[in-house]
Amino acid sequence: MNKSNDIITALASPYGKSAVAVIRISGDGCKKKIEKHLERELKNGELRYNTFKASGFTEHLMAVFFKNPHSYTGEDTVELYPHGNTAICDGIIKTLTDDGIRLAERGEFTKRAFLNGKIDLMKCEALADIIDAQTTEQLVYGNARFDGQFKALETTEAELNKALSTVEAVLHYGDELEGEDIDNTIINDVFDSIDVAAERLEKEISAFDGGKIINDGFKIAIIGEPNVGKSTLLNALTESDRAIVTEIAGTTRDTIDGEYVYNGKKFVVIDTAGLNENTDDEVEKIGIERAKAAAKAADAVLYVVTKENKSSIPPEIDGISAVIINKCDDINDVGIDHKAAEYEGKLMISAKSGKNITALKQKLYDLCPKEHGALCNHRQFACAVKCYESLTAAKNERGKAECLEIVAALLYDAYSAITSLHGENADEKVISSVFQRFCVGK
Ligand SMILES: Nc1nc2c(ncn2[C@@H]2O[C@H](COP(=O)(O)OP(=O)(O)O)[C@@H](O)[C@H]2O)c(=O)[nH]1
Ligand SMILES: [Mg+2]
Repeated sequence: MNKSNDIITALASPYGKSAVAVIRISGDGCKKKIEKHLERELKNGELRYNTFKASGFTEHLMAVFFKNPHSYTGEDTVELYPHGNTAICDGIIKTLTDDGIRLAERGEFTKRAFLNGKIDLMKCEALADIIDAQTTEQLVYGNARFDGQFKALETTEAELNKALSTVEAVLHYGDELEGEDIDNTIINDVFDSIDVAAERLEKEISAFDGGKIINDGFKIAIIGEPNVGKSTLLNALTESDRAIVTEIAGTTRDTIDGEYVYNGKKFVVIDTAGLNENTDDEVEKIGIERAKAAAKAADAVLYVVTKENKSSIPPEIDGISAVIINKCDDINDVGIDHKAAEYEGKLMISAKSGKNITALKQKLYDLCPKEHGALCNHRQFACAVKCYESLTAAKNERGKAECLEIVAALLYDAYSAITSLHGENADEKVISSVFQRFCVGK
């Protein structure tokens, strides 16, 4: 990955009016360049009052300098704290760019921190998740990953490193080892470590959904026949007016997403077109196909029926997590004969009045996966799966004669896959896509 060390700048706070804004400048030699525009000298690590002479005006501000490598980026960095005002911030940044300083790209400060070895790619991703967080669960999870609280991947990496060195040592210096028995014991130990590593990784991979759901939200598709109250339910769950509700069957065509937070967890609700096999309407037919696809892609499917119309569930809808009986508006509806088979295990709600919506939210909360590890996005998942596949292939070599070269190659692949989690030897495009997630100024 190319390392550039020109001086970059960006506004690190939102563009608009605020008490204070932050302008960040990074790149070795930036101190001298900024001091040209300041009334007073910058002192390393000291936040001090200063005056910036921009083209056309002066601004009283606070400023701090961090000498490399003790800065966020690992380079010399200056931070200016002017008043939060677009004319002031634009004016200061223009003065800097007129002086040859380049405007930073999205996430470029963090990318420099990564390239300078201050943080690895997993930490960068945790940081992006912290900045994007909408719930306390996402914050706690992001910080836990940033602080390296999940040790399973680290332990696996260390084990694979050891196993790989052992195999390579036997391959290169095997003749110098005393006797075949020692050789066999060593190789057996290597295979034992591979077994342990594969088992640990398998657990991490199966906990991936839990991590991904914390960040992306638990996706619930609302499915059912037309007019059962699916759109009303989306609005009730999200406490919004997101979807159009009418008495006219076939109102919803596209899928409509809404979000809510319950018990600190993010949920994404997807309202869909009503399933109506008798329609000749082309648009409605497309809507129904989309509904089925949404049900397939969701983490949970709610199938909605009504008190009056307890229709059967169409066979092509798999994986229904719960059947909801809507339009139970009357006080007495709560007392509907629960023992009747058609109501058993089903939740009776009124999307219109809000009855039992909290109970439904609790039911959905209970459906969320409870386990999670460090893996939480597709890049990380792909690295872990690649490592696991090489380990599985290596495991199959146990007991085979002349297998050591193959095991060494597979262990090398497994080790490379797990270290690419940190960004080592990772594809430039993959790395760039991580930093594109950040805002300018981070
Ligand atoms: N009485 C009653 N009517 C409801 C309830 N939920 C929805 N409706 C009505 O049922 C009709 C269809 O609702 P809508 O949400 O558009 O159904 P969808 O086609 O499944 O999306 C509208 O007139 C709603 O006001 C409910 O809990 N009780
Ligand atoms: Mg609808």
